[in-house]
Amino acid sequence: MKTALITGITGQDGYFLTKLLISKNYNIVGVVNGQRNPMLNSFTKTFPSVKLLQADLTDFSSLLHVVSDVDPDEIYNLGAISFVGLSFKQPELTANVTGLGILRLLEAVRKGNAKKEIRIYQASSSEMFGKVRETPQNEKTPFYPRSPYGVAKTFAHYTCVNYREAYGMHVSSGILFNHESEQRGYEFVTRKISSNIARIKLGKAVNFTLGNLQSSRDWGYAGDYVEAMWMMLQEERPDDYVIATGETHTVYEFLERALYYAGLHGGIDEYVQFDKEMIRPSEVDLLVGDSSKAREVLGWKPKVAFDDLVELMVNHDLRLEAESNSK
Ligand code: GDR
Repeated sequence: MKTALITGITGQDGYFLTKLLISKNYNIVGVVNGQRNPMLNSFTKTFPSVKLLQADLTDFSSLLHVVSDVDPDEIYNLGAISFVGLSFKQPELTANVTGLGILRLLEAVRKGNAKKEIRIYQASSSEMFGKVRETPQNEKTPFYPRSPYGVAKTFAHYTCVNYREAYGMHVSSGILFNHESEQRGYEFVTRKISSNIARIKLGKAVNFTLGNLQSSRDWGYAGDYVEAMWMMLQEERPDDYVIATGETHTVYEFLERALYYAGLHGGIDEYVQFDKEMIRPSEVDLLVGDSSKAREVLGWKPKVAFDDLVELMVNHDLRLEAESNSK
């Protein structure tokens, strides 16, 4: 039985990866930090067999202990300050957790003197492409990050490349484009839209606020994307892979489709107000990924299309809101 150690396990990707690895009969250990993680209760209820240990990506000694105690076959580093908007407000914290976190983890693996080779997955991000140098973006496209988050992820990405080359470590990075689901945090734009539209549909709200509706993202389904993470670590040779659908849509289009699936037929202005607080000091205007390498080498492909993604998120939030009415 293989053992996987997962940082950031209570987030969206942690949820789907845990489900996938349970189906593959892994022993799973999650790293959790802090005294109050709001997601902890629901996570332990959903996955009672998963062991959770306290450690923090900003605390090298805690990582060293966890890696040595658990002796994992695979490590998935999903832990990060992952909200781009917040990274402008807390740039140093973002650099420390999102950037330096993986450096500490890699050092913990190196210093831990494990007898077997530990395979490591790093959650890299399409935010590293930022002000894109070419379209679509692939593994060879130069990076041009546009936020403290993107800068930190770029540092982390190159750190992984360097540890692979310098020490021969089995470190792979998935350059994942936006991936959403019914488990998505409410601060991200897709979930903000699906949850607010569900509230409007059920008469609990009349409108909500958004920022820039013109940015374009390559949105896939998180459940599909965690499969790629696992596939990367099953390869003999560690490498970097773009994981994306190859389709791009504006925030405006996501909003339009969501209104359609909720059966709200008014104009967008009726439901959405502009909030200048949501405008970022520098924005990423257009992302669209070329995942040919992952498709060819890993045999990975996305299964959930854009329209289905919007529909499933809206339907889920309509159900959630209706259930909370009946309680
Ligand atoms: P992103 O996701 O920054 O692409 O990073 P997010 O959903 O936050 O923003 C997408 C786009 O929507 C615009 N936007 C708004 N965004 C939010 N959050 N709230 C709003 O009200 C709003 N209005 C408009 C944003 O300006 C942006 O252009 C996500 C994260 O999951 C990262 O961790 C991950 O690495 C990348 O995707 C790939």
